[in-house]
Amino acid sequence: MRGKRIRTTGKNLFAAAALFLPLAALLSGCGKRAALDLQTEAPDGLISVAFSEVGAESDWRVANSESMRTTFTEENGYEFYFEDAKGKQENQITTLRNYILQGVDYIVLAPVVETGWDEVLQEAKDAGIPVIVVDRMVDVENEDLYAAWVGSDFKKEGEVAVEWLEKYLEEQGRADEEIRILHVMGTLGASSQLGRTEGLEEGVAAHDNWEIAAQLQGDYTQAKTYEVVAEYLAESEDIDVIYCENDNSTLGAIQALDEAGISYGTDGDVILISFDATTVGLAACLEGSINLDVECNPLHGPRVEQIILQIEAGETPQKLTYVDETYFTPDTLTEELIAARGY
Ligand code: GZL
Repeated sequence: MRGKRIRTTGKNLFAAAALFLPLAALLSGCGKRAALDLQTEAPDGLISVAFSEVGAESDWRVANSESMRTTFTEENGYEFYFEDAKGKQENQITTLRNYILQGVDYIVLAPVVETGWDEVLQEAKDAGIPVIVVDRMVDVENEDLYAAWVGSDFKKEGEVAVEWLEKYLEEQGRADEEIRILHVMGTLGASSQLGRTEGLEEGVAAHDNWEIAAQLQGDYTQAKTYEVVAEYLAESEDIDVIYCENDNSTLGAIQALDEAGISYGTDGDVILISFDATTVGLAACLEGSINLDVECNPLHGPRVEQIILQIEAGETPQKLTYVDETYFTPDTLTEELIAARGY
């Protein structure tokens, strides 16, 4: 493995200069970002891996960041850079340009939304820096703009939830009952939101007696979901299911249901469906507050490392790697199982 040097070939130098000038204006103008250290070089023998993370909006996201941090350590042979974009694509694009100017060996991108990446990924390609995309997908004209992707089949996650709901309603003798579903979406345009939403919408279309009562924007956070669900419940309490696209949103819905005095879970009036299967979600599922929690595995660090080691060895990694996932219901959980999962 090699230490990283700033590349100064003609093409890259031009690309860097073309990028640097506006960046210098930005840096000198706002002074909000630490001056870019263009002399950054990874100590000899380390591979420099630079990660642009969405933010820290959820327990899932925190676990995802931790997986990357604990994988790309100096003792494992890496120089690790990390930037939290606070949920803004423009911050990620600025971060990627900084990484390109620093001449890192690899860029890892967890894209906040699918579109708007072609230009900056072309800049990384022109600089000869492989980009590995994790979690959500990028929608680009040319798939050669990234070396590989690791993540989940989000539509499949939604389909798992629909299949479970259909079976659960049958077991409850409610197969032919009118079912009204309150749908709380994640960050609009994120692959996880698009896929989980598509899975639900297709499931509703396949059941004449199911209806989406409303689609609210929970943005994957407890606070936002509490706000929008409380506002909805103030107008109507006629719902049978709340389908939240991550655990933190489900906790926000629970807060609003508690305030409205509406029961939920295995012994309540409203069925709660959640995604991520993080510790907070599984704890609520174990106690029967959440009926179903569909797993979405955040531990991408080791998978990304395998891809990097393949590229270091001159191999071409598999383009798309889907992680294996399952789902949990109260009867399948124990405190020991939850503790052993580590996130
Ligand atoms: C899913 C990921 C989503 C999680 C949320 O892979 O993109 O973003 O479901 C997180 O918890 O905020």
